[in-house]
Amino acid sequence: KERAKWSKETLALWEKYGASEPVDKDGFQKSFIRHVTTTLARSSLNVDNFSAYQATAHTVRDRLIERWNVTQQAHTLKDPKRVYYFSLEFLLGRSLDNALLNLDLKEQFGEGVKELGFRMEDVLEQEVDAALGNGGLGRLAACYMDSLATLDYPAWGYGLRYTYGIFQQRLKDGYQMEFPDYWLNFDNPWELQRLDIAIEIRFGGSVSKYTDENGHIRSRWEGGDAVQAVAYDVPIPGYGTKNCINIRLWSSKPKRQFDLSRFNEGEYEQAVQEQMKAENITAVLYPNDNHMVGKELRLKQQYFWVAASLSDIIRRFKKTERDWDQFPEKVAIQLNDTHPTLAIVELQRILVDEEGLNWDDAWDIVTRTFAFTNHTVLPEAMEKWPVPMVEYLLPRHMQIIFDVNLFFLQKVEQQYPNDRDVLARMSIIEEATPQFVRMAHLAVVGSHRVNGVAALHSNLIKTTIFKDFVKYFGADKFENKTNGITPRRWLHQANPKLSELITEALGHKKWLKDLNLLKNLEQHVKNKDFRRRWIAVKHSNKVRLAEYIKSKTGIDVNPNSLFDVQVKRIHEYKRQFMNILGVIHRYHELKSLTPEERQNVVPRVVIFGGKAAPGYYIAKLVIKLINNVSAVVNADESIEDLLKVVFIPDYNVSLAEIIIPASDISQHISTAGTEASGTSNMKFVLNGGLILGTVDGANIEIHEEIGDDNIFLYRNVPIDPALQSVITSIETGNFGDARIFSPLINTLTFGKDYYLISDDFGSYLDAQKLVDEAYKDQDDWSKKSILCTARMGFFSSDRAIREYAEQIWEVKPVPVQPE
Ligand code: T68
Repeated sequence: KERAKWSKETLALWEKYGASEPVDKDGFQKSFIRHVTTTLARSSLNVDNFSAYQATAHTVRDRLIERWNVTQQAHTLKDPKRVYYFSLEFLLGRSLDNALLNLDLKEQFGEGVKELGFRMEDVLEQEVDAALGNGGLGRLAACYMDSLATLDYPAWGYGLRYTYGIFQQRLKDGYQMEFPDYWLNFDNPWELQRLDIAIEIRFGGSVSKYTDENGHIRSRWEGGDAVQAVAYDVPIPGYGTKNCINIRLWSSKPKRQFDLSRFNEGEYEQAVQEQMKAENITAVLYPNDNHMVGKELRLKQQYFWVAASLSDIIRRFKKTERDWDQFPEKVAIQLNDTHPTLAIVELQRILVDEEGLNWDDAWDIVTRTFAFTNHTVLPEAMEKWPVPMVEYLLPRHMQIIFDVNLFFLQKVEQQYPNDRDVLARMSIIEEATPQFVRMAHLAVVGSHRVNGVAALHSNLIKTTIFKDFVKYFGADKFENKTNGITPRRWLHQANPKLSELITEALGHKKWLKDLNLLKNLEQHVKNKDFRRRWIAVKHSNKVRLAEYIKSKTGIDVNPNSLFDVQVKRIHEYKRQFMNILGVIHRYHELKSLTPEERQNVVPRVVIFGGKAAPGYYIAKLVIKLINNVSAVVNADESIEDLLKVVFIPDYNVSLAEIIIPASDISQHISTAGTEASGTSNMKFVLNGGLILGTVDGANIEIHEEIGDDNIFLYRNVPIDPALQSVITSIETGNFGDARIFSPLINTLTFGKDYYLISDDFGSYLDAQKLVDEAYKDQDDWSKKSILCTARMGFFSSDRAIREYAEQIWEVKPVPVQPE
């Protein structure tokens, strides 16, 4: 509207100066120096690697913002149906290298920075990870954002801007120590602060009833305390497209107006203090994966986030005049696990209490809008909140949940008259003292689609936790969407040499947008020279990792050894414990061999990495045991370098980018039925690493794609005597003070062994033997490795996102502008 009033001359100025700057080497250098002198206020005499990073990042940021603007404008004009991905975690890692590659600027900018006296590798190393997530669930959200952008979907992510991300892990005497991750210490060039977008969020208060002008009795939520949600936008560029989507992260701030009456009454200090409390809400990411912790602050985070996000979405929807029943035709919301389930209740509240819709019409809109992804079947991970806590923080929402449950159970009862058990099982309320709200039940009832994250897992949820719901709603509501990973970060960026070799062999880069094209690598398997170069790339990645290990731990590892890797969150169900027990077994065997027999042994480096939740005592003991074993084994000269054990501290996205390309074999050995999917398994195989795994999660589908010869899967067989001698060895004190490990050993005995380590140990060792044998034939191994990569097309997150878009969200790509 303003623009329409502008003179021709003014418009011409915008035309002249609004065009983007050239993205060649000269353009880069000009912008770099301008940012050093103006943004950083430094002189040419005072530019270190960190300043060089900042200036480079700001130069790239300028380009991102241009694309972001063009994309958002195009979406506003075309007004397509949009998809919103609600995730309490986005584990993005570093952004600079990714943006350079997705925008295809790396070469020009690399040369530009070199002429200015810096090495791009050093510059990239300066960036701190954005670690706003725990593990697989958070990283999945990040991969999905990359694919949504690359495939031109009109999509936004919504999450929280934690001041502290996942803690930093250091080791002291082999024990995990946690340190705060204050990642915003220096400025963050990858976000745009939007102080103009601030939304008031209410907590507490009470509900009153009134009769409206039409004689209807309605509810009003009033009183309580309010805080503000301030928006920070994180641009996410697609690869090979101008499309640049947005992740909007909310930060909590005190509300703008102080309670003036309290000043006047002389309660200044108290008034200020309460304002400060507002900032606590988004202060820290809860560091638990696959475990529910019922803290009130966590519930506040969840409501704060979904209320701000919905208010934002509704404001956007209302920009054009439309009927409410068109809302689901313009808006799809994906719930990443049950964490955002309160959004279902909040939308119902807005529609009924504020917009005056009747209950049934509102509920129809709500259920057509939401879809829900489940990521776990572990009982201890199921979210449930005490009714009194919800009632106190969100009194109106608690009423709505009771009503949703009442109407739902009435319908269930019509279908199964006189079956009280089924009502108790399906109820959204768990009848205990106190009562609890079962968030997974609420999410199923309030969504039109529910999906698991791998074929086995999606079947499992239908026969276990959601069995009754499948019977009631029909099987069509429940689907599978096997997880995927972005090949841009997990091959092109993390493994540049392999990416180059693939591009050369295929004669194009199209595989980066259509991963099925990797199939054509199969024809190169018979080419000896290609195999040699393939192994050479793996070897150089192993050298890079060996150098990293040396610099961080002081341990020497030989890159000619087999690198055996298990990196993921430390959790009993993932069974790092079984891995280290296997290592002890290998150590004992080695020590009993004659020198001749040793000639025949494949040298191994066993590499661990991962964080334990700070309150997870047993998981932390596993870390200690690994480190004690590492100390003993690495110091034992009698076995030379036939076995080395390394725990790499502070596993995160950037470290994964170094570790994954360097692996020969990686372990994915969860107790069958416990790992919903796993996604690192896909990353390892895509990088030509073989896997040793259980018949669980996505391992099963990886096996189907790559074939029997290229994976070491093992199944359960009964108890093994080898395990007993390993346990005895720990109990004898061979790996340090035995007393500290007795709680860990006890998880295996006394008839517990919940995760079946003793059942699986024998077949696990057998599978390890097969790995050793196979590795001896290096040439044959290289064939397996190539076939692994070649057959991973299915596991691209592009495939996963297309399935969600077409089968759940019904959104279409909106190409912004040709390149
Ligand atoms: C993971 N879940 C699954 N949860 O364990 C993994 N939990 O099998 C799957 O591949 C991945 O999700 C992606 O689907 C998690 O990572 C969490 O991190 C988490 C966080 C908070 C609360 C509970």
